[in-house]
Amino acid sequence: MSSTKTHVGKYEFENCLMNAAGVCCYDRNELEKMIHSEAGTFVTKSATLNPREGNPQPRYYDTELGCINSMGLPNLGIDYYLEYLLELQERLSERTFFLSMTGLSSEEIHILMKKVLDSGFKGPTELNLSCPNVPGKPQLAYDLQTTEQILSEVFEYFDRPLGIKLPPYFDIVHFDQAAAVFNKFPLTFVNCVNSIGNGLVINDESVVIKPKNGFGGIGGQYIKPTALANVHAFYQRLNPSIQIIGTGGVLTGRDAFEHILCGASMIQIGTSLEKEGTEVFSRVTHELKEIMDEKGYKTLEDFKGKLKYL
Ligand code: RRO
Repeated sequence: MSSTKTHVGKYEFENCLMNAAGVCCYDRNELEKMIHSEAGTFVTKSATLNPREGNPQPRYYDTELGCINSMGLPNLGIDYYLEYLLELQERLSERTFFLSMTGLSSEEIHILMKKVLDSGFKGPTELNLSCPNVPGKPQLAYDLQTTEQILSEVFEYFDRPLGIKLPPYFDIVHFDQAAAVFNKFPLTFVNCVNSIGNGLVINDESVVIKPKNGFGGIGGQYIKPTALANVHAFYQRLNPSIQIIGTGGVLTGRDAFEHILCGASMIQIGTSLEKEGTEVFSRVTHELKEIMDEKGYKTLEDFKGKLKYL
């Protein structure tokens, strides 16, 4: 029988599928649903120092091929998520869960990182460097100089497993430049990709979400080729000690299979989870295992990163 077990850094997971930050992870209620699903783990909504209400509604819209969002970082604040994760560390000590966090300034990022250090949270932390939806705040990881500065400051004191959530890059030179920066640091993982920032969806003659006159992050089937390209580009360029989490356009087992072929060790599902609910994890796991069985693959290692070229 095939297995979809995986590991990220020193952490092991029974299944390689999980939610993408922002979906089914706002509060305890949603996170408990994740725990009781087939997913191998969860990541929290990206937390800021203080709770935030986010952007005005409507701020999320489903389309046939995906979705657009401009949530604006609504979250319950870092203390809420840390308290819950510490509780789970006792209650489900054999399992590992991810914390996502992001600051609106480098000062805020350092305060958050130090809070995580002081809390005794032992799981992996994902630092979101790619929120496209806070008016006036650019996606940090498109500014590689500032990104390098922040990472070098963070790694002066942060000695726990840390990964970064990246925006999609669209140019080979940018893959090279970004990978050269990330390779300077003892990152546990990079997560490719966040939504494609600042797209526009129109219904009849109008935009479909209120913030930023309709501009928002695009997710779902639209973005799979871009997500796969980013997963593979970083898989080719990063130190092998930095693992890849693949996110973007995963609707079926075949999509998850392709992310793993491109080098992903873990797969996150956002839009399809929002549309289908946590049942998506059992369906996609089943579909992925069927493909593995057909091909005679027993573990992810049998095909991870083994994309064939012409
Ligand atoms: O909350 C959001 O608007 C949001 C975030 Br922080 C993010 O990282 N990606 C996204 O599509 N939306």
